[in-house]
Amino acid sequence: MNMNQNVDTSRDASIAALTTLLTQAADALAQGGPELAEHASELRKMVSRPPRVAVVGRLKSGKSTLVNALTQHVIAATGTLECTMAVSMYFDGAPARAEVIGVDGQVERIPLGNGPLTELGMPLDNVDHIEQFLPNAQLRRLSLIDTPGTATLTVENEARTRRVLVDGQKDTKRASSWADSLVFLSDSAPREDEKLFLSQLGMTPLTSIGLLSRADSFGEGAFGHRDPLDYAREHAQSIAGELKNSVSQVLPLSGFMAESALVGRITGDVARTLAHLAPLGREQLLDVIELPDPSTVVPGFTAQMRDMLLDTVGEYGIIAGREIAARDGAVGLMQWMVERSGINRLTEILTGEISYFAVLQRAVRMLDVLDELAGGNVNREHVRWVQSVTLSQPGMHFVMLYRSYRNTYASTPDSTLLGPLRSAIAARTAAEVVDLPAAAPADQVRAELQRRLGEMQNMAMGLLSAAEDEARERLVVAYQAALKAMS
Ligand SMILES: Nc1nc2c(ncn2[C@@H]2O[C@H](COP(=O)(O)OP(=O)(O)O)[C@@H](O)[C@H]2O)c(=O)[nH]1
Ligand SMILES: [Mg+2]
Repeated sequence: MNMNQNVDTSRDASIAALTTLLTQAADALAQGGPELAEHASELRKMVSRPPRVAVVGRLKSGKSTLVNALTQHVIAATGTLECTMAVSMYFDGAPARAEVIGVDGQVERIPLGNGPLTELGMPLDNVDHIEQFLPNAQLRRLSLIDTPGTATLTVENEARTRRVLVDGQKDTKRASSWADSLVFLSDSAPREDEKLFLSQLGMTPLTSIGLLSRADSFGEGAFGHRDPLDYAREHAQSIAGELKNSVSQVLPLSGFMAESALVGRITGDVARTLAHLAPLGREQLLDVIELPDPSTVVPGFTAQMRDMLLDTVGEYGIIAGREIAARDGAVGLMQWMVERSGINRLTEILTGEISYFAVLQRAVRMLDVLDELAGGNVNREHVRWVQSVTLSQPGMHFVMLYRSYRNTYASTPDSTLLGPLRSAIAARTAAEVVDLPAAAPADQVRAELQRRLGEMQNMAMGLLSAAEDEARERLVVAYQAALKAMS
């Protein structure tokens, strides 16, 4: 069975084209002497590697479980091991190993067996971060950064997360380790300090997604009156409203169900054991879960069997999955868990849209670094030449739109131009540039483009921030280009 059917490859060609362009720019920069070559090598690494997703959220919000679900492999330790308290990066690579990087730059290399890392090889306080390499198809598309948590009672965890994700971003010599996109997990309403933290990560709503995590136990949980996943889906909308300045959407997710199904815990034995409970009513089920000895309710059904089910399918899986197990067996149960978990939609967004925006974002960061170097005193003529050649490439159109979006978002987060910019950045057709369906008739698209152009011209009279004014000009260019492409 193909478990990757939800990988979105539709943006791959755009991503590849932009990667080529930026790699060439880095190579050109390297021609400017040894000092520029050092920057160029870091930039080249940054723009040519798979987009890197940072997973953040409070302690126990389900971050490591999600990392396992996304890689379909138990690579991230969950629970309270010391390893879970360091920032861990996951890459595709062989042989399977962990490299524990000390704050002093010392590297401890630890071979990995089949399970997650269980020791650090140095005191936790000496660890800057851990890099783990595994031959893994999922990691070939996206690499992951698991963090020990923010806004928790454990101040040290937050400090470690910040050192890599916030302070690290400011150091252009470490450009290749910057995160490109963000997944924020929360199993309840986000707090002010979390929102503040999100605003410090150098992302925009286009490169960030929120998750209402542990959705299988949301609200009153599996035995409540509403299906927790459906309830979580509804509630995710209100969290999305609260987080609208940080993330573009919030999805409900059960990382637990996704992990369990995707790492192969749903065996025939699990399905058969669960199927025994199919005929039970709600009250009897509650007894099976709560009584020390469930065989008094279902003869032959032991506490051990019950605990095994709790570990593999959880309370929600027991109550909502037992009939599926009886009817469709292990494969059906597993597919149902994957579908209900929300992991497919997340994978689709992370591999498609967000990867594309992440690549635009790092192109912008590369332009930032070039700007900085152009103002420095190492061969700036050369740097300026690289800048001007890079900026004149047609492929940079979307990068410039994204830069405008980022600058407008930073200076005027409630600007009315952010929506139109977003559409223009994500558009694949002229119609989509102005929020019309791709199949809209040409006349209608032309008329709407003209109308938007008029709107942009009128805005020039109004009060705009500097970033907005540039955004307005970029949109004029985008609308004109779309009109031209149609003629
Ligand atoms: N019910 C439920 N439990 C979860 C889910 N995700 C994680 N957990 C549990 O929550 C605990 C903390 O998860 P972990 O991934 O280590 O959280 P982290 O601290 O954010 O990395 C573990 O016991 C997980 O089994 C979920 O989607 N549903
Ligand atoms: Mg963790």
